[in-house]
Amino acid sequence: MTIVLKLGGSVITEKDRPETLDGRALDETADAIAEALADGTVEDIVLVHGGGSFGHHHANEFGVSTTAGSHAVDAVHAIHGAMTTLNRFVLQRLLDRDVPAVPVAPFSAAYRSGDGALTLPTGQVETLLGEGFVPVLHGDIVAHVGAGVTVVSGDELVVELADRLGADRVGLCSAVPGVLDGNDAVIERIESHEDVASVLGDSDTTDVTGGMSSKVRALLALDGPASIFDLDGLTAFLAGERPGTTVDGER
Ligand code: IP8
Repeated sequence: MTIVLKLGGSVITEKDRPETLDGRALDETADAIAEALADGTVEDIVLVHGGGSFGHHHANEFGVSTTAGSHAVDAVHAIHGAMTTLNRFVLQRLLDRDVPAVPVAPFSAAYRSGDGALTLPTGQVETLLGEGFVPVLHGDIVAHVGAGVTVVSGDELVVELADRLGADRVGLCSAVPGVLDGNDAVIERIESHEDVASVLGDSDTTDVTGGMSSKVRALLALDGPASIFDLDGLTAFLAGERPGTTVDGER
């Protein structure tokens, strides 16, 4: 049973304050993952974390997004550097709880072709999993033919990993308890983007990768169902339940 779990940047960082961790939330997240691994509820898990106030802050400053590229070497170092800093924080909280977490940096492995299509080799992730490690990837920048570098979001990585690894379960731990309707109630199930187009606005903080609308679009492209939930739903998700919103593009 392989799980791909994304820890949203807005969960583990304070999204409105540049390069600020939400230490309490990250501790809670690491506790839940460590407990699920320790009691055997979870065996193979790949983690991906978003950019939050680390990556998005710098990407915004340099005008880099998933489609708008840059050839500035400063942009590469600022954005990738901030993401590896955040990755080290995430790894450390997991290591403190005896989770065998190891970094996998998309910048060194992935790239986009001229039409923006992402190529992400996953052999190293698969091998690390097989050898008992917990690979921890993160939103990053990647080489992009004709554009320099562009951002790759954690959501894109989750979709690629889930597909390539044949993940049994996919979860996005986000800042909200699921996809919300106009009355702030959690929508239990989404089967197409049209179902929810009118209620999916853009993210209200600095987010160069598009907010909830693009998350739902990305998850609809998966073969199986995926869950969007918040920190309160994380333990339930790890235990095999479907908290929050289930996004299932297969009819
Ligand atoms: O927060 C974006 O990842 P996301 C990463 O998953 C960067 O969209 C570098 C902004």
